[in-house]
Amino acid sequence: MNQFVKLATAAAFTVSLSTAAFATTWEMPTPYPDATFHTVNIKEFASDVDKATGGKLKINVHSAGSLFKHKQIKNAVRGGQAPIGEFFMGLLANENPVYAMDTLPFLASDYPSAEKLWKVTRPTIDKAMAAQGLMVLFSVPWPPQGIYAKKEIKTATDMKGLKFRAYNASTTRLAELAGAVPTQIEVADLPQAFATGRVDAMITSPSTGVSTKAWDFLSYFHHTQAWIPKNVVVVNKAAFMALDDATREAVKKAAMAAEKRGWEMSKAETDSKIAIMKENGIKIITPSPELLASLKAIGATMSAEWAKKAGAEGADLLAAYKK
Ligand code: PCA
Repeated sequence: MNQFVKLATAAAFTVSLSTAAFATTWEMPTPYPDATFHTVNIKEFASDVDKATGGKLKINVHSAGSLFKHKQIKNAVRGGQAPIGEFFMGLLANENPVYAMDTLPFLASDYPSAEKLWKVTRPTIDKAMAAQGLMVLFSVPWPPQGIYAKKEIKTATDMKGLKFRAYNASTTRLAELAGAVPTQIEVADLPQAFATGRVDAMITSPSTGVSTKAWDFLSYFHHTQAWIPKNVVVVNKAAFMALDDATREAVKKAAMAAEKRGWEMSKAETDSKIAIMKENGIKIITPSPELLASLKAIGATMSAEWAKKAGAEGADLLAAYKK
């Protein structure tokens, strides 16, 4: 070995040793498939953190519920089995009514309203998460929710008896109020659930319709734009505090950028994914006034039920949102 190679080898060894001594790796469970824009955005966040910290903090994204099932992700982060994770915020509806607000039909169904709702609810959400040792890094919305079915739905009563796929307590309740039969199913399991006839209708975004190839099983998409629900990325507070100052700052900065980028991605998804559905033969229906009125009536019932559960804190949030 000549002198130069020896030196270079020694240098490389030192670098890798020092990286190994100070580098941290976070395994990150997420619920949705790789092609979903949320997952794409999170991978970009991970790469931003890697770059900004010079490789000191690596985040390995495990998508589609491969590390922890969707319903377990929050508790895994809370318990420290995973330092960071993503989940659908409305899954926590039964813990605290604030988590269900963005799944109430027609409360905030366009992006400016959704942004306002996030701003108004964030302090309450931060507080509730902090009480469990969690910290919200960022939140990104899904595009507005529409109804997928095998037949055209002209009014909510046309949903009677349908086996309806739900993703949380609110969608379960909506199905019940429409006389449908709800079953909770994760996105990753949807193609099989439709193929085996466990469900025959759903309400979700154009993004999820495309990622599950809805055209294989369904013929109509009713663009009802009923609500704009969000995912959150949370970190275990103790794991976050164990990072050095500069790394914490880098994570916060990358999180802010991810939230901004994610909202833009979400906005661009609606039209582009509806176009893909059309190309694949799904009929895109502008909802009839009857359908909208009947869904709004269901929404009013759900809002009243929510207000009862949410009490004074809920009333304050609602007032702040409506101001
Ligand atoms: N997709 C996710 C949540 C909302 C959405 O648009 C789902 O269908 O489970």
